[in-house]
Amino acid sequence: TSIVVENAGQNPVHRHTRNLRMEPGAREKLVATSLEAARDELDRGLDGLLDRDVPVTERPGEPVPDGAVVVGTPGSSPLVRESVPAADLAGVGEEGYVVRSVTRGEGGYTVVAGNTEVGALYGTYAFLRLVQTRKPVTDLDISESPKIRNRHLNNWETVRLYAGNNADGTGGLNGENGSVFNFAATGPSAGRNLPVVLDRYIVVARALASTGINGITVNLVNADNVYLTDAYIEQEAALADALRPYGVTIALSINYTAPTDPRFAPDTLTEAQLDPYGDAFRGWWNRRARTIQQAVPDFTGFTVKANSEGQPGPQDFGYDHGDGANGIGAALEPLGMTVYWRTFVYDADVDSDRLKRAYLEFGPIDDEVQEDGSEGRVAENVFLQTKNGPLDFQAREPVHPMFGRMENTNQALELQITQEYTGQNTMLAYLGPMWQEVLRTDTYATDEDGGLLEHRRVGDIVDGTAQGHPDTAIVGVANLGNAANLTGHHFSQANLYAFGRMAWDWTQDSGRLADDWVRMTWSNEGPVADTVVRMMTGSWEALAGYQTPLGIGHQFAADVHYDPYPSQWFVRDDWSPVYYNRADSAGLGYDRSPTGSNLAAQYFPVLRERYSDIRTTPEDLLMWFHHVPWGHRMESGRTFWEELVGRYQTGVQYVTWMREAWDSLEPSIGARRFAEVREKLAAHEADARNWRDTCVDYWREFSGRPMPVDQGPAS
Ligand code: GCW
Repeated sequence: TSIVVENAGQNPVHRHTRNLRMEPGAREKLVATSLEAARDELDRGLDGLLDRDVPVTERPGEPVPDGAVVVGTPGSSPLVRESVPAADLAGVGEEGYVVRSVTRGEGGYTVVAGNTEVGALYGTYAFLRLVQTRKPVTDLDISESPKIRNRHLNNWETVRLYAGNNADGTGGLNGENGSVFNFAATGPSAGRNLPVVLDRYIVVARALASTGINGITVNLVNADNVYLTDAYIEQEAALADALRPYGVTIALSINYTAPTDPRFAPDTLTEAQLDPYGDAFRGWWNRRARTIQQAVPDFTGFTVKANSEGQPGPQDFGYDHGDGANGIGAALEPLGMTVYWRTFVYDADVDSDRLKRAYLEFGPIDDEVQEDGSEGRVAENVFLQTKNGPLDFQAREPVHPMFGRMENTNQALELQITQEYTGQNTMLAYLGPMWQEVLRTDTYATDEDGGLLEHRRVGDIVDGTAQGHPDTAIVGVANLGNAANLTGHHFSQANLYAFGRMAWDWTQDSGRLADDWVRMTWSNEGPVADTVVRMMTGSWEALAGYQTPLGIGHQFAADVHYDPYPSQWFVRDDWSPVYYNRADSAGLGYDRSPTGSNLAAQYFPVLRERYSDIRTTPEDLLMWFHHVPWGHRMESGRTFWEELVGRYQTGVQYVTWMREAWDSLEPSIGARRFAEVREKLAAHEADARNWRDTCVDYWREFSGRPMPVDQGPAS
């Protein structure tokens, strides 16, 4: 075989090439176009996979070598133009691709074509994936395009709250030293700060592009204004240049009151000028964004966490979230940029039930009738970015009631890739099945007349088909670090992979994605791959079993978000396990039915009724909606108490099984990675036991019931 990429260097996309340089001794290469990236991926990928030197040609002459892989766009490549009819390409849009086997006389070649170079790059990764997972690559006829336009990461680069973080911002959830992008001229990587491009930035770019992710907000949502200063913008421009050939654009998290920061003097505002309808406020944000755009022409926009967990916001100045979001939206609109306004708000004055607060604040803004008679106040270039569940990234939550209820507003779904509450970098928890469950959840959304919408799963709402929104977004919270695998735990990388693939097409099966990842990461040997896939596909349910069985949420020790502490009260109710579990001699769980907080009423009628009644609430969500009597009869015939203990037990047993299954793979896995995972699984098992024992011991004080003899089936 051979690789043919005509005119690969034709459309360079760098803007700051004078500054941009790789670190000395770098292994990765800077490329200037997406076709160069595609060419290098094929070169490296096929050489490695086929274990021989596959020749690369830019200008093939005639005829095309038999068995060649030809990559390009109709504009770059006459060969592509003659191999794929324009009408066939037309259907795949800007980012899609066609991969097709072309027969010529006795022989033939494979063509990977996109309307854009980035489309061709995505097609290249798809082709390599087939080769790497040993799928047939003859008689190909694949056409693909993403279901969601903005497939975005929020990189929480310095999350200091969790295990493994140091006060100076080094650490991160990965337990490695520091954030993935190095802006600082001080600290561990001083002198190697941007515009010097480190190997790992290109690794990040390749990892993101290979899964289909096309944007990244580079800094934490609790934003530091330093990212908006001229000195940082210069560095961001260099980073954006390095990522651009891979189709990845950048965005920034911002702080609502940045205009008052003296670091922007003389261009600063007073607090009185922070009126989101005022020219001063809008003008300031427009100027800052314009300055960024001059350096980063494809800059996407801002992610905003406002009036949430101590971050400032419009409510501090007498305005609501809609006013604030639209103020910044109006500033960005002429520049073609977008605002991602987060809905993770839980002001205790709004309602005693934290889970109801976001919809109570945002719902009325969406319902509001405007002067022109239209409904909904949120501007077109604003997304409301909402976590999958109404609490906070627990192992299992009901879906957020806002999905579908905000029909006049662009809604972005926020999922957490980094495992803040799901075992951090110690527990093996493959989250693909969770996201599949979320995305396929039927919201039973109705139209104005109360008729059920035809397409109404969470995924349909997010991809715009349910309610006809043309601009669409899905956001993954990541915490990429310096580890070679970027994520700290080898298996956490699977979550980044699955997020990207599901962001591209949310209807994909999480088990199949696990199979792809395992074959590309660990082994193509059937029995080995099957064992690892089995470990992964049950791992989330196991975690939910010993952390959030039957819908008991947020039993985490404060701040750490790793260990259990069900008896804790911490600073405020809604940060406290006891507020969520409500343990007493009658039972366990938070009544959110009509006899309690009535969160159930925030859902569409079918779900409202289902969640209102303990007999129809899915058992996995039971304690999110009901204070469940210890003796309540479960589907299994066991009492609630027996079932609860059984769930903890089954969860732990699965982890034990994973540890043993991994041990059995020792002969087939490289020694270093084998040992690293084995060590994590040992800690995982001990910590899962701790969850079970701590929680069950505590619940027992209230249930007053004996430990069940049958503790549930062994996995
Ligand atoms: O779960 C909480 C975390 C915060 C985080 C917040 C958010 C970065 O504990 O660390 O803030 O979510 O999503 O804004």
